[in-house]
Amino acid sequence: MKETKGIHELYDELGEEASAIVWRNTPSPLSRRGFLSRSALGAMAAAIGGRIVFGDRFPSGLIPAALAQTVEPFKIEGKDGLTILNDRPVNAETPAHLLDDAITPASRLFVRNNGHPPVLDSIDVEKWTLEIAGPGVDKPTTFTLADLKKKFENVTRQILIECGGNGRSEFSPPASGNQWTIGAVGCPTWTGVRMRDVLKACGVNDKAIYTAYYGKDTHLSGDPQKDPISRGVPIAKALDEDSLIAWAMNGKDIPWMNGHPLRLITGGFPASTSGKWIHKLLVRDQVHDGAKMTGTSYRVPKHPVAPGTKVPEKDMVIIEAMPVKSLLTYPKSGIETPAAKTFSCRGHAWAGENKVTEVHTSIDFGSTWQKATLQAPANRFAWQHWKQDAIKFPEIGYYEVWVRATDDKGNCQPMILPGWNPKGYLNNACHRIAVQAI
Ligand SMILES: Nc1nc2c(c(=O)[nH]1)N[C@H]1C(S)=C(S)[C@@H](COP(=O)(O)O)O[C@H]1N2
Ligand SMILES: [Mo]
Repeated sequence: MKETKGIHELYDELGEEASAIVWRNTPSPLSRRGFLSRSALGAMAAAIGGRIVFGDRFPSGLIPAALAQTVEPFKIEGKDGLTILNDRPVNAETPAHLLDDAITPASRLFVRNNGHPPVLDSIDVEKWTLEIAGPGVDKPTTFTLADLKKKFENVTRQILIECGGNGRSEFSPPASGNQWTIGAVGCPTWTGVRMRDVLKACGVNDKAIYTAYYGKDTHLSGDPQKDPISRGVPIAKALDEDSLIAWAMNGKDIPWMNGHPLRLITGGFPASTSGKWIHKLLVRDQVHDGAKMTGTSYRVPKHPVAPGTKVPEKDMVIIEAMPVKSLLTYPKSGIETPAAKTFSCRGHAWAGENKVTEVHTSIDFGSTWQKATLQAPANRFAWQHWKQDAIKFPEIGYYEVWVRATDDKGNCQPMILPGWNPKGYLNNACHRIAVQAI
């Protein structure tokens, strides 16, 4: 039997299909997916080092036990209560009731890794540098962390990050990739410098079209030539006054898994644009074409399509601002409450680059809605807290409390799954909890 390293080769050979067969704690995809393709089976057999007898009966959604995720109980250092979706690479989301804090603590911020983070002991904060280069800057410069801290105004902002694939698990037909439910989101504070100040110091010029970040994490295949992910944003977003290059989260070093010692924070955009462990930022004279920028990655069809449609690449557009969304974080789903008592609940709402203007709750599956109280955000790109103190259940029985946010452009969350897309992005359907009135 080969050592678990085989999984890397497998990922490499299977590409997109690999994410579908890597699983842990996810709703079983067995019933929803067909059996594996011949090439996928072949690659698996090669990685195991032997023909898979009965391979034609091997369900997709499974990875051979010989190669499966580590059998040791897996815990992410510094994280608490997260649901681990898989551990190679590490991906973990936060259950809704653990996102109740106004400011997400480090222990509760989700982790989405596309490759392996740099080995912690190899990170020398004193020697860490960020190189700014590319045709879009006249004065390419390499900064140490100390330079960044000293040369530019330090700012602290509370900024929400949400994976573009948050909610993917609900799509049907299913989309490959991490089967996130609702917890690939969080809203800590970040301290750093404005990307704008740094780019201006490097003489950002009018050739500048798009940024391109490079992190110190490594590709799952182990190939040093390959980036696990290298994305960017349009130059206007990079020059937004709230786009940050950050070294601290909630006043402490950024947790290792979340990008220590330096990461980008581009609020409102899918969090895949907020590069972790960054050591290089290019300003390009074209839209960046790095890893996970092309094909179907972080792209959605230009026009609505029927579920299951194969969409040609030319009809796909890069996701920019994320849609309006909300979470009910207290109480936890499944609780019992006396029917005679008024019921209270609360949570957060956000809207990409927009502002949330209204939040409503419903206890009758969306037939009628009751307005909740809503707070202003701590600053731009922070989530807004809402609470509902006036729910009366008319009689004992099973209820669901649904929550729905509306933004200042009039966009409102759909009650059920919005536009299907091949990779399962941007699911902003209403969040709901179960309540038994007794
Ligand atoms: N270098 C690097 N940056 C990265 C990633 C990565 O795998 N490597 N993942 C991206 C994606 S897809 C998301 S959703 C966010 C997740 O940030 P978090 O792990 O801090 O929650 O980081 C982004 N930045
Ligand atoms: Mo993501």
